[in-house]
Amino acid sequence: MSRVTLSRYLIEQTRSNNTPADLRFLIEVVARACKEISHHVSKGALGGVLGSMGTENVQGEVQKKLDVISNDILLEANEWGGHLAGMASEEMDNAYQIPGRYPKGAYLLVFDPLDGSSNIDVNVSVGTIFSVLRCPNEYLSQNETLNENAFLQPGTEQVAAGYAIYGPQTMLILTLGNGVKGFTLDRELGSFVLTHENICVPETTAEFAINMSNQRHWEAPVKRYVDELLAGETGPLQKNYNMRWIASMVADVHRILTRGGLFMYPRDAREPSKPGKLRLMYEANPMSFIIEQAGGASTNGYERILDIKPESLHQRVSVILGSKQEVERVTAYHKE
Ligand code: AHM
Ligand code: MG
Repeated sequence: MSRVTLSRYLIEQTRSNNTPADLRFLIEVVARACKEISHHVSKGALGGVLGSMGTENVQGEVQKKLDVISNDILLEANEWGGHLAGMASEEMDNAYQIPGRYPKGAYLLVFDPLDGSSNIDVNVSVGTIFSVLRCPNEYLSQNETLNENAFLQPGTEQVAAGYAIYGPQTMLILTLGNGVKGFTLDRELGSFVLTHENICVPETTAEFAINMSNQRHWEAPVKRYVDELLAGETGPLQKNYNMRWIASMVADVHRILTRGGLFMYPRDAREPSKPGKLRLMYEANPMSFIIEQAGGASTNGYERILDIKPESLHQRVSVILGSKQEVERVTAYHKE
């Protein structure tokens, strides 16, 4: 049986699903950048890429060398192809303009270049998360300066989303809005090969993921729900639950796409001004699009994440996503 590479899959999508050619090109370029990031991540200490840069990003987080390397790789790969009007990233304060010497395209690319930064130096899976939006018409002319407002579209407007996971295997998970496909990097071929045709999140689960060390800071509905999970067979849910927390959202979400589960990073009382830790535009939205396309659900406890109208590029949000039945249960507790 012939192997379906990402390129072939994308060409077939342009034929059968009217995926525009420039979107196909954009995804190909992002995938190529992810291969390069994967190469740097895998070198670790041999490549001199571990450790910190000694700088902070706009959110006051220490930047690791690989955060910055990955950001640069994505910018350089995507700026010249003519398929983008601009980019935005966890590692950049403001929207990135396509330099005037290059043509401007119809799309916006938003990314977390290397998610799971706390795991980089300990050789645990990390990844790249990306989201593709259409650029509003008023920003499309070559002379128009792009600003943050162009990006502030709800997640329902995403035309594609995906992530690359750099683990024991490098994989690319992709949705174009018609289901979720998984590709594994064949290092000998140098290509992503379709290995997971139709990724589905089971509706029920007995596994949850949350950073339990924040328990005393949670709001009442999350405390109640996790207490019920911990009570197991003897509690109101009448079954035992297992817990996993990798602290790389890509790896936790990847497990959920593979065998089901519930992932929560709820808002808590540590920093009352921030509605959660994770960022809406380049973490929660792309992951929610993927999870919904795989049959799961994703809310902030009160509403569907994809319906939230963003107010700023680096906006934070509570995230509850995964197997539908459990997401619905904990969302209902918030509404009571
Ligand atoms: P990062 O983008 O700086 O890596 O932060 C996001 C990560 C997520 O991947 C993960 O779910 C979470 O932060 C882990 O946070 P904590 O260390 O508080 O458990
Ligand atoms: Mg991140």
